[in-house]
Amino acid sequence: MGNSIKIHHSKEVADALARGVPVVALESTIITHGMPYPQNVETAREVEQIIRDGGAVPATIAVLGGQLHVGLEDSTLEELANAKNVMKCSRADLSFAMALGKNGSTTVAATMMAAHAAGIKVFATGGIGGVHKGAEGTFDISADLDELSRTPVCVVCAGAKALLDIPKTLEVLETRGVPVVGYECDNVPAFWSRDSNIKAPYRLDEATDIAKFIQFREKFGDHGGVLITNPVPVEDEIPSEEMQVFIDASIEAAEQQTITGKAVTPFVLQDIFERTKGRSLATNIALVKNNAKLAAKIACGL
Ligand code: PSU
Ligand code: MN
Repeated sequence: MGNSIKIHHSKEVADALARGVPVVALESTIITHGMPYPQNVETAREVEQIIRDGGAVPATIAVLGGQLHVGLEDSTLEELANAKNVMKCSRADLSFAMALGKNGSTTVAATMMAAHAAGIKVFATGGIGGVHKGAEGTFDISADLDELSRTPVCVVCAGAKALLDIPKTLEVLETRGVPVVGYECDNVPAFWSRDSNIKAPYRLDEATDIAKFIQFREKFGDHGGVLITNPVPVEDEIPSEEMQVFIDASIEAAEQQTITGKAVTPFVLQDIFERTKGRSLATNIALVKNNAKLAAKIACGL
């Protein structure tokens, strides 16, 4: 990225980058649009600590008053988690938010852009965006998929949310040349559930092998990202048969209320949270933590 944008680092991240300590990027849309307050900030803090315990340094990414921050101080994290009217920034929105001095949280796509600009190679999140059900009519396909094809950052997630069309999402990733790896699993996980019943293109069981793979792609050049899908721990999962009922109801509610575009994902997440009486949130928190742990291992392996 031809980059002359000033990046503001937290002290911890600046130190880590200067000393070559492994860094793991974290997105902020999950904080502002993915979880309610105060669970959002509590989770963000715990996730940061898990990365530190794993021997790496966390870098949560957001736009604050138009400034791009890579690594947030704790008080800033709290403010962001509590703030209203934060823009959800994907690739199309990041420069707009910065140019006009807005506050913005970053999606997977925008977090990858910022991480790459800051020299960070590994990023942990919950679930990526993908091809929405009914995309043949709406054309709703997340910019996360294009970003994975162009930006060399390894994204560790728990698969695509089951509100997406998982087979179509995998097809688009394949077309765009994005390798999808199941970590310790044969099938791609489906976010709240461990198994989507769809085979992952690759399976790796060691973080060191994932690191080796990333390094090889780097040598080859212009290879874009790698997607690691990590199933939620058994004790925290909501099996897919159970989840499907809630997902279908929420998608229908979104259609009835004509929710479209970037509002779809936040709407459905909140609606499913209500329908499952908070159980979906507990699972969401567990899977993000699980991804942070693996991302730290991969970052340390690089
Ligand atoms: N998964 C979650 N919570 C979230 C998201 C995904 O559990 O908040 C966010 C991520 O930031 C992801 C974005 O990049 O939703 C995708 O949005 P869209 O489909 O509008 O591209
Ligand atoms: Mn979309």
